[in-house]
Amino acid sequence: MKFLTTIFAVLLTASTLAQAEVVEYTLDVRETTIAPAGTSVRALTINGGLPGPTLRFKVGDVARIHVVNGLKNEEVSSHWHGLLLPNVEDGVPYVTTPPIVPGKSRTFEFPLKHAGTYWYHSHTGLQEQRGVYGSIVIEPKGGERVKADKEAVLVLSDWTNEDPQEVMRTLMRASDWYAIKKGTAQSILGAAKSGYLKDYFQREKSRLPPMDVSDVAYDAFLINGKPLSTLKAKPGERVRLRIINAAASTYFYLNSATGPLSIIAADGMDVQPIKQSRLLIGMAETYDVLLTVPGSGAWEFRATSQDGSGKASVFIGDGENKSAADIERLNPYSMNVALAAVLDQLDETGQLSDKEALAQEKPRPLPPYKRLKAVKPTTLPKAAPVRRIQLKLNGDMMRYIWTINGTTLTENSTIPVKKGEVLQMEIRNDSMMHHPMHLHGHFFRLLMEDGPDPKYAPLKHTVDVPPMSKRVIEFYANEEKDWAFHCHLLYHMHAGMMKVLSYDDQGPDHKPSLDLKNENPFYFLLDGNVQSQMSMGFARFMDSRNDFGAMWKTGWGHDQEMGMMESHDGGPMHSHEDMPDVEYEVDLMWMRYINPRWMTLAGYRFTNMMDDDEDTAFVGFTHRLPYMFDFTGTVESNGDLRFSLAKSLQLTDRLSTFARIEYDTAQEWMWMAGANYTLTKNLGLITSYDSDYGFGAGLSFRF
Ligand SMILES: [Cu+2]
Repeated sequence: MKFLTTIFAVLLTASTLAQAEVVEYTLDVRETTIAPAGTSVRALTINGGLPGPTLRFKVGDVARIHVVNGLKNEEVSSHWHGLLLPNVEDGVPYVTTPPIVPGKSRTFEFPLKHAGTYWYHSHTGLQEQRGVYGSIVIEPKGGERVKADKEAVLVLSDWTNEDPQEVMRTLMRASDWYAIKKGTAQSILGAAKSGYLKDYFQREKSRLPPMDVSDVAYDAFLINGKPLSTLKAKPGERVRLRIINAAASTYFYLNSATGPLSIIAADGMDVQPIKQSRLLIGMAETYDVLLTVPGSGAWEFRATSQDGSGKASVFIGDGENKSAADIERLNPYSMNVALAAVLDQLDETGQLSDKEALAQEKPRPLPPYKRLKAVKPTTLPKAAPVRRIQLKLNGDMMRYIWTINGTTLTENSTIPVKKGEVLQMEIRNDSMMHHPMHLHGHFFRLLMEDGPDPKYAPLKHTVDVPPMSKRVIEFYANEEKDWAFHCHLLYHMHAGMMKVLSYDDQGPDHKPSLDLKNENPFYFLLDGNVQSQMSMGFARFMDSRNDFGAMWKTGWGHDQEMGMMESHDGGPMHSHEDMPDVEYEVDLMWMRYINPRWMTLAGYRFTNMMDDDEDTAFVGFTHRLPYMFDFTGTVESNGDLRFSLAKSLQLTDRLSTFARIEYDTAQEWMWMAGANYTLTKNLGLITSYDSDYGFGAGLSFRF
């Protein structure tokens, strides 16, 4: 309480600002060629560097930061992550702050009210992944509570040589390419080899895609822009590391050759020191840790990506290298085991129906929240009315839609909040991935069951919500206007996992303004194959919930087949004259995703198929059945019905088989089966047999 009162007191004494020192910085965002992972790529840098400069202030200073947009045709923004500041300076484009248009700049000005380690980053599109981030250090009045001989800021990040828009497109199409690249692809053979075959089928039975702790295959993990760096220090020196996870979609395990890390601050706020030999840090969180250089040598501080696909290191001190302990790589199948326990508890809607299920989950390393304790009581004003709301996090890897309470940001943007209330948010993660949830403009108290005395609940701005678990946070609503609340996994946020906390002072008709250009954009995807006997595919524009596109099937193989085979209905052969050389069926269609199990579809079919050559409109649905069978039913405007059942099986990382059987009241039975081998991200080899067009082989493609 005392602590918060201090913050409010500083806030109110605006008169002190008159004597405050103004500390000025310029951040120039430009497109530059850099090579953090060895290959030269175009990136966005701030003042030419990756990460941007460390902005240093003292509590009581006034920050005056000029952000210059040196880009040709992209807007830019800068959010000051974790800082309490006036709403218009928060830097979320449209929601709080006007975007900075190309060639222009904006000057942010705000008083520094509290000390700690924070950071800044672009809040526009996917710019954060391209390099627009840096660190902020605010020193308390009278110096740090815990003294150290030296300090260093470590900005952790993940780096891809791909354009992040291309990463997003790859995630949208549920390509297995990143899993193949990282070595976490799951297959029947892989499951059998690791002894997890039963769990593999258990997962398929539960209609869930393979689990992984991260979505993207990165080319490098970086600390201060480098996979490997050094930090000068003498034996016996106490070093304070200010660690910021600025990655777009990577949790890191932190450990050090110097022994357990002593955590002294979390999300900028001092905590009672605890020791932790391995620390899991979520995106957008910060920790200040203390370590002592034990003796001569270069002691490794290591950040290992949670999926074990890579690491970044800083060697502290001089001399012989002393390595930090390896973090064992998670077996992707064992995650299925952990989750298998909860799968049986899922009810029909895919929601967790039984809290007991959580207890059965195999323990996995989580952030040290249960042990974090503020240094002073953090209790909120007792007189304030308490309101509790529930927020459910959900998503679908097969589709890459991520929602809060079932909706994306553009579908429903607002969480209403009343000024003067204490808002308790119970955040329930019903999905299979971790979500680091970040609240703008406020510190919340993190209330942990079986944690320390709630009086000392730590104050945070970002909280990891593990799969199939919940977190409860609460804060005093003492602000105004609109503040963003979102998952800090950049691609989840981009796919819809964001809301705007909207204060009631703006009237009942207020709607937050959103960056609609960058929210839920459509991506163009082309998936198909060309084989010796036929070609099939789907070209579409896709956003989180809709597919608009053309699906084609065309065949030319049956001319050769007809001489040898009976026609498929067993009736008399069609003569060559009434049979087109090339048969085609093209569906112009709209598919709408309802939930992981249901999609609706509607469209118009152009066809010259010999048994069914009438163009028709159609409507229907696709339903995902246990063991991941997809059942599709359509009714055509001429009264014909069509049903199909499709299934694919991953045999090895790269080899899959597929089969499809279809019944059409006009054409009767048809079936096909085949195999595909993934060569590259875009190409594969395919072979198939189709009951109409026979055997063939060719290339499959994904662009
Ligand atoms: Cu998320």
